Amino acid sequence: MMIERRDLLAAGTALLGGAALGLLALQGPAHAHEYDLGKLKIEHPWVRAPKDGQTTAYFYAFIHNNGDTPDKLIAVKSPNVGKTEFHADEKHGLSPGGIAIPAKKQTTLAPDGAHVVLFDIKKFLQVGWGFELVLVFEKAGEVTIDAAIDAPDAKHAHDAEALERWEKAHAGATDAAPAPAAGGHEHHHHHAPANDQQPK
Ligand SMILES: [Cu+2]
Repeated sequence: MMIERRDLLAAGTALLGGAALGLLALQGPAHAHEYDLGKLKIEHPWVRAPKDGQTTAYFYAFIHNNGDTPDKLIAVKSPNVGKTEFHADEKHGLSPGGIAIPAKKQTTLAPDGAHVVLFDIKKFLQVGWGFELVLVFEKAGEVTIDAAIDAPDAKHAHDAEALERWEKAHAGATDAAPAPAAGGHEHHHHHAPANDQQPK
């Protein structure tokens, strides 16, 4: 199920009226962009699109575990992603082989906390659209989600200001297929940000 429309971006904001959002708005912003998997609820999954000329994206979400047993995010899968890595800091969900999802808690995957690095994105990610990913949890199993594709410098899910900056910087190219990376130009820049070290 792909929600391939930029309206998804606005689902977490009050910027657009109900008419523009249709069904999403009927459910209310708090329920507009979330997925249930057993006792887990994945809210506002989003990715930071690769910077121009790069192929590394970052995955974030709010993951609520309403159950009594801890779980673990052990994989994020997509045919359009080459390789993934879990990054975390000492405060956020470091767990061998994945990101810990404690019971009765919300785990926040965010730019300044635990997150998933998506290397070698094979398909251009159009900012403002959706990116289908399969999240795999150790106990709860798998769920297919549509992550909102936010700008490379987005601070949070549905960052409208970052989207606006991105669109301004890419004015004229926004609606133009084909994607920069789709023309046979292979880019292999895999530099992670300096603060983005491997979890130990
Ligand atoms: Cu959302």
